[in-house]
Amino acid sequence: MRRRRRQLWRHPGLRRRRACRVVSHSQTSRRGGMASASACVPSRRGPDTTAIHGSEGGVPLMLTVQSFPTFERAYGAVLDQVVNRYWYRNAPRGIESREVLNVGFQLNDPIQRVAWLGSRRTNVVFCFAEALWFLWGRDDLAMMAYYAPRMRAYSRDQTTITGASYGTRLFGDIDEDERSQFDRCLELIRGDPATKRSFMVIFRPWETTDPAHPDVSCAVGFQLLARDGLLNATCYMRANDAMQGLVSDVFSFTLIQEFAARLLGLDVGVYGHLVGSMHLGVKHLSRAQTVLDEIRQPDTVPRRFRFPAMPTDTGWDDVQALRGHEYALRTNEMRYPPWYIESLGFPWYWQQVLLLFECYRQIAHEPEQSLDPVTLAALDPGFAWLVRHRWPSRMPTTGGSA
Ligand code: 5HM
Repeated sequence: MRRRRRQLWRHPGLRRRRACRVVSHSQTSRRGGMASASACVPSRRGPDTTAIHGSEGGVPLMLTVQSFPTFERAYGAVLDQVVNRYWYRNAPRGIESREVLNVGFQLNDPIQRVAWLGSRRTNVVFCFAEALWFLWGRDDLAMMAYYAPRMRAYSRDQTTITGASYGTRLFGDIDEDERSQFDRCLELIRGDPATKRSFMVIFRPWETTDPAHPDVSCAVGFQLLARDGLLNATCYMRANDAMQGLVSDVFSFTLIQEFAARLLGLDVGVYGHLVGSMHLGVKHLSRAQTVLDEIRQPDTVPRRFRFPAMPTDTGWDDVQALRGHEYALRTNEMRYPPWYIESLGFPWYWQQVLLLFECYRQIAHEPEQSLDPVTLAALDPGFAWLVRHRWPSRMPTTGGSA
């Protein structure tokens, strides 16, 4: 894999102007320093593709997508591509963008689903809320608009979200035997672990009948593939916004993968993310460049945190039991101090999610006050880091670490 490989790819947008040299990942790594050589090396998860590749004129053919150890590495590579080596400048629905087609990557450790970047401050509260909103099969705007007011723009009736409510298709649409698509996939895998029919359809054919509709599903489908005791997943997307949608989509789908693995008693395998149109709005270009600059400075990137793993005995009971608590916090019915959360009997992982929701309750409902240092101190250090960087103006002057 050390050998550098150059390919000349011609694609329609560049045909008359210039050929685009597609730089192999190892080159990108050497140039920008944002992806380590390990990104090319098959990990303990997934097959050793170097052993089975074919060749054309002595050049190894690698038809699978590039692997990355964590989402942060993949994120850097995607941003570099859309910022510095985009294929098209266009403006679908009037939104000026840079675009690359047929982008895919694989995460060898999908639990490491967060980029710990000060310049791209992941809203981990929103990410968990959206993943749970999916798992609960919901489509109400009320819940998601609380965590992300911008989602109001997706809703025509200001009550429901019809396209981006992926959970309604994965977990909500129930067949005559009261099984969701997700349930049926798990059943298929239990019956035949090598099955490749464990596919869930998300995009609905009639979604594009109204070209002016603000919300058309970007995810097309989601597949679970159990192999050698690992549960792998692939998410198929027609389109992905590299600055915003990508971050929360990878978070949610890898979390659903991890949850499915727990239900099946399998370990988490690799996660593939395959996108028809990967793009970046021009208004996010300078921000994306700042993120790339941060990623390229290894010393400033605090890759010291590990995203915690979901407990192996997680079941639907835990996920459903969180629903009432999320509602109580969102509607400010009551405060949830850490001692109270601890008394509820949830495993530590889900207690952390409730602590994050309590943090956000304070941020949303107590705008005059700083975050309670006791709540902040009870958070997992990585989650506390994300909260601190997301809402710096709401931090207490004492308590918790930087
Ligand atoms: O015109 P279009 O329907 O493709 O615009 C939707 C925009 O939201 C695109 O930039 C798409 O990539 C982004 N998006 C995303 O990245 C939207 C959703 C919601 O379905 C998503 N990820 N989950």
